[in-house]
This record gives sequence, structure tokens and C-alpha cells, in this order.
Amino acid sequence: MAIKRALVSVSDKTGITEFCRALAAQGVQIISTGGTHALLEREGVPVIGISDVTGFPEILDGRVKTLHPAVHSGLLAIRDSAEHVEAMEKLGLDYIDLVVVNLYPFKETVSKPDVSYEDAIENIDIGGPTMLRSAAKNHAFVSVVVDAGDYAEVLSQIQAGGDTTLETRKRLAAKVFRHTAAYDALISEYFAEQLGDPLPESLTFTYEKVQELRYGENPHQQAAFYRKPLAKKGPSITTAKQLHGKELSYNNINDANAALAIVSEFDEPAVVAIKHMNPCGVGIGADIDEAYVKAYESDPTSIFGGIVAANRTIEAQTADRLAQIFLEIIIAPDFTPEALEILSRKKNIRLLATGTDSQVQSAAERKPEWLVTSVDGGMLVQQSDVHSLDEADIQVVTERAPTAEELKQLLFAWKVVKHVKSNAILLAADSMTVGVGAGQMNRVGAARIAIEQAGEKARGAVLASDAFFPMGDTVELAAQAGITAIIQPGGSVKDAESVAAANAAGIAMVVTGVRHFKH
Ligand code: 93A
Repeated sequence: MAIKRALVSVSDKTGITEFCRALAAQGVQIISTGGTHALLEREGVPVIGISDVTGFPEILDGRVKTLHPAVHSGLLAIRDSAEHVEAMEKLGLDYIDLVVVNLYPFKETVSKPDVSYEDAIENIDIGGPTMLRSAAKNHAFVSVVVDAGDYAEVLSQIQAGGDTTLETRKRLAAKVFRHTAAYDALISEYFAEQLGDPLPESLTFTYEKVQELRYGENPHQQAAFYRKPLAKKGPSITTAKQLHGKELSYNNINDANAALAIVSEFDEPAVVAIKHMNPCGVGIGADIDEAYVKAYESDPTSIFGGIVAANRTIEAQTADRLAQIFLEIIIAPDFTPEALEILSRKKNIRLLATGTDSQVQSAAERKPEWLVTSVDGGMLVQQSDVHSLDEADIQVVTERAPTAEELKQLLFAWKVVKHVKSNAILLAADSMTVGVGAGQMNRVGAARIAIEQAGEKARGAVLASDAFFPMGDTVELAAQAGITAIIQPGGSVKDAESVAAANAAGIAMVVTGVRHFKH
């Protein structure tokens, strides 16, 4: 069957003139809507208006152009059904063999920072998806092109044999249903956001592929990286630009994401080094260089082969230091040209820029995101843990209250321990982490690891625990190591044991009333 009639109605008109000119040269009659028709006519491509087919004007500001039985019968008729053929003939209707449609730019419209609700609604395409779906359903006979990337292939098949192959039509139909589903999902997300209804009865998400990944966590696992179509505000791994280095891996992306979450906790210059999703060194300082030195000195062993994130632009001095060790990734709002030059000399390092410092949101202002974790056959959805501790909510539970310096260190440690896998114990001193015990099955075990790692640095340090102490043993261990102050949620039935152990050692302990499990 040869393609004789095509209906062309596109918002994105890239490449459409050339495509239609070539179709017309193959003897295909082209029918088109308002703007597309005007363009083709201007360009001298033979074209007839949709109203000539429907016998009905385009009305209501274009809201009704192609929504007509003449169009949809032409698309949906089963060509080898005697009944359908008879009905078409009786009503004097013609078949449409090819549909070329791309939709009103809903995503581009709602991505505009100052988009109005009315503008968003007006950009919901009704006629376009309807034609796409009719044509895709009837792909046994009809070709449907929603992606300009398919013009060349479709044209060459028509030039070669007058029609596309069934296999191609099936592939194009599949693309259409993926496309219209994603289009509707985005509209539904827009409404959910407008209505503040993020957890409806059923969830329809759409993600677009950023890149194929060479493999997943391990080389035998297939993987790809997807992101939400509407770009996230603030620093994010989904919008970061890679300035140098080889392709990111699955683990790189995951680690860089974790690293960004930690530096985003701080309004002051902060640097974090990450290994296997846990921070191995975090430092804050008067400037980013001081913060880096602290993050490095937190644990000069574990940082090797790690990922470093900063919340200020990296300058030459820090770049020189960073260049001295092997790192997988450095991620920062930006790099000065000298810093970029210094670090780009290293072939194996990946450099990512998240955007300038002014885009960094204040930690306290951050709104929770929806986080998804898959379970076998389903998923869990929860808000991200953006809880920011108010100093006024802290309660001193020991005889001794923390000194101003201890309090400063406790608040620092609390911000970081939130990002350590549970059970988590973290030691800090001088605005840097000195010991991290992550992902242990019992709390005292996590404390043992943190204290052992800190070595001499444990003396005089403070300790943060992501959840309450089930008994007094962790505090006793902390006391032996010379810890002077502790921050923890409180709320255990045996809190009194921990408080007594702290009092016996002269430790100042504060409780937050908030737990920060992370798994
Ligand atoms: O407003 S609509 O939903 N009503 C329609 O009947 C209709 N038919 C095609 N939008 C409709 N379209 C869309 O118009 C197409 O999907 C395409 O995006 C756009 C092309 O318009 P024009 O040719 O006037 O530039």
C-alpha cells in the first residue's frame, strides 16, 4: 500500500519543510493545520488546509482544528475490512496514511520561571495526542511520526517502496504511546504540584534518559541514568555539567549525589569527601581552601579514590592540593580557569560544575524532594530528610551544659551524621569530622569504629549519634576515649543510663528529639 495522504501538524517545525517537500515529490498529498500550513505554503510546498478536508473551520483559537470525524475516520479505518471501507465510501471520506505531529510545548512552557497557570493550561495539546493515538493504534496501515529524528528513515522507505514497513510502523507506534504517556504524566505532575497532592492513589512519573551507563554497581549489571524532565533548582547531579574527564559511572553518580546533599547542608564554605555513599571527611572553614584542608585531614587514607564536593568555586590554590591525590570526581559550583587548567592535566579525574555560588540555596530553606526506593515489585516513596535543627529545640540533659565551642561542634556533627548510613556515630572537632562509624548493626560497634579511626583526635572531640542510645555502653566508651560532649535524639527507655554515664564523666549531653536514620 502506498502512502498517498499525509496530515502534518507540528509545533516544533524543525526540518518539516524539507521533509514535506520530499514527500510531495513522491506524490504524497499534504494536509496541514494553521501555522504549519502557512509555513509550507510560504516555502512553496504543495499543501491543502485541514478545513478543506473537514469542511469545518479551525475554531476557538485553534483549540478545535483536527478534532473531526473526517480526520479520525481517515486514521482509524481498517483498510481490509469490507464494513469499514463501505462506511468510508458512503460518507465520502478519504484515508490518511501518514501522520506527522509534535505536540504543544508543555514541558518548555512550564519550565519557564514566570509561567502563568493559564499559559500552562493552553499548552496542553488535545488534538495532537488524539491524532497520534489514532494513527498509532492503526499502525497496521498508518505511519506516525512524532520525532523529527525519524523523518529521514521514513522518507527513505517511502522513496524506496512507496510505504514504510510494518516493523517500522510498529516501532513508530510504540514511540508514540511512550511519548503521549510521558506528555500526560508531566501534565499530571504539574497538577499534583499545583494542588500540593504529591501522593495520589496511583503515581505516574516520567523520566528522560540522561545517558546509558557502561554498567551498574557491578560490571554484570545493566544500567542507565534518568532525570525528571523539569530541571531541578539548585545544585544537583541531574543538571551538573561535566567539564573534564571520562564518562560518569553508576557509582560516581550515586556518590556525587550523596556528596552534594552534604555540602548543601552548609551555608558556610564546606567540603566533603565521600566513599561508598558515606562521608569520610567533612570540613567547614573561612574559605573553601581551609574547608578542603580539614576535609582531607579528617581521614587522609579514605579520601584516596573518593569523590570531593565543595559548595564554593574551586580556585587555583585548592586545585593544587586536590591534584596531589587520586580522586574520581570533584564537584563544585564552578572552577576558576586556573583551577580548571590545573585539574584538567589529570586524565582520570572527572570535574563537574553545578552552577554558580548564587544558585546555592540556603540549607534551612530547602524543601523536601520525593525520594523513591524500589522494593521487589513495588516502591517506597518518602520525603527527603531536609530537617534542619533549630538551636532552640535542643535540650541539655546532663549536669554540665556544652560550652559555646562544644555546641558549635555538636551542631556541625549533627548536620553530617544525618548523611551517614545507620547505625551512625560521628566524631568532630575544630569544624571537621575526625571519626565516622557507618552502617553498623549495633550502635556501640559504630562508636568503636569512629573512635578507633579518630585515634588521638578523639580526645576533646564531640560525638553525634543518628538515633538514641539503647543503653549506656556507647557513652561509657565515649568517656573512655575522652569525648567531651554528645548530641543524640534521646527517647530511649534507658536514657537515664546514658545520662548517668555522661554525668559520671563530666560529658555535656544534648538531645534533639529528632532521629536521622539513613539506610
Ligand atoms: O488545540 S489543539 O489541541 N486542537 C486541535 O484540534 C489540534 N490539532 C492539532 N491542538 C491541535 N493540534 C496541535 O497544533 C498539534 O499537535 C501541533 O502541535 C500544533 C500545530 O499547530 P499549527 O500547525 O497551527 O502551528
